[in-house]
Amino acid sequence: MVTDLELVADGRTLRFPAVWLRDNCPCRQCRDPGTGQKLIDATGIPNGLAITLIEDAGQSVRVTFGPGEHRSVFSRAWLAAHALDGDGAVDGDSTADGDGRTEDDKELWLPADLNLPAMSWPRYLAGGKSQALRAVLRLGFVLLRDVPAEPGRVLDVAASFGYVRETNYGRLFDVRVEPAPGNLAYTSQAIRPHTDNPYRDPAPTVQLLHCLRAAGEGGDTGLVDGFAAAAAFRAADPESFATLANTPVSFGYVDKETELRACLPLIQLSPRGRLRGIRFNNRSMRPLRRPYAEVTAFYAAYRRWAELLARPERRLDLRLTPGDCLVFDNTRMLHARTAFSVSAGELRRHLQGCYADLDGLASTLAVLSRSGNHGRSENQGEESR
Ligand code: OGA
Ligand code: NM2
Ligand code: ZN
Ligand code: ZN
Repeated sequence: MVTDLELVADGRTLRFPAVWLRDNCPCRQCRDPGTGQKLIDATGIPNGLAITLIEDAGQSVRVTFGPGEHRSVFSRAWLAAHALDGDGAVDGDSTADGDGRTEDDKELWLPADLNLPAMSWPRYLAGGKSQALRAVLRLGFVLLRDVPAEPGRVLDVAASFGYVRETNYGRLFDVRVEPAPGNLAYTSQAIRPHTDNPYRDPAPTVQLLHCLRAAGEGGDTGLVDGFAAAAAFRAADPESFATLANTPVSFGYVDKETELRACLPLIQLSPRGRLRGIRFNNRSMRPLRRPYAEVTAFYAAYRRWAELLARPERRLDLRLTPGDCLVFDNTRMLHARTAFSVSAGELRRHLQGCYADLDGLASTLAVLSRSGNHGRSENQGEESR
């Protein structure tokens, strides 16, 4: 009786605990063959489970467990592909913490070193989609050009990779000057770098902004890589960084038919302490209600963070022209605009925007990236549905 399975694959020694193997048994009693979903749950695994027999079957290994005499067959290739973290796992494998959303799976940038990820809409539709979506995941955004400058087209762009996330602003929202604005978005004022809808949990994770008409003067767009900024902040001032990562901040939005609130830190970390989300919007921050000493420490850190985010060398300046559609990660990128003119007689600046989901975007990219041999027999089911 042993408690682990040990095997050598590609010169690496891999070790798997009995309980992990039992839980991942691919047989039809443990995993529904139709859906590939698990039938087994933790309560079905006996306490003190051990391995009573290991049989070498060439490309696979047969494992018998006790108590209970359950028998499982694992392909060696599958075991090698699922090596446990830090135990023969290949560096760069998608590891336990690697959900694709932290700084570990991104390319952080400063505008000076950035190759602008841009693509025309016709090219996107004719086979360029994967490249564009990969840019959103890796760099935080893509600029699509020549999206017809017609109302509603922003919804087609969202539908090309996922589902629109409808909010209190509608399925899509018009960003233009309004006579009685309910949001500073609908004025001609400058707007500093921010993320949208911090008063929602979850906040929309993808945002689209499509330019139908540019302003005569001003109304330029700025983009800041919030993860790159946060990594620099952590290196320069770890204490302030920790203060922001650990202080819940309350955001709110109220109008006639809406009353939204969310309370989360400005810098969100993964369970392993890696950068995973930025929330930053001075317009909708509510009064901080923490003990006095915490409030003063928070403001010192918040001010430094705001200064860093406002540095011109961190801001990519773009001027959206009609037909340009930005698609960006609203959990990472901050966006801004300069003030713009609203002279009489001039055609008014008009953008249309909408929100969507980053996980859906990643799913679309994953499906597009499937190779022919993604059958369930090879991967034992779990990646196939
Ligand atoms: C906003 C906003 C962008 C723009 O109001 O939140 O980001 O270019 N507007 O007007
Ligand atoms: N708009 C443009 O999140 C915010 O409050 C920023 C969002 C109104 C949908 C503005
Ligand atoms: Zn089984
Ligand atoms: Zn915004």
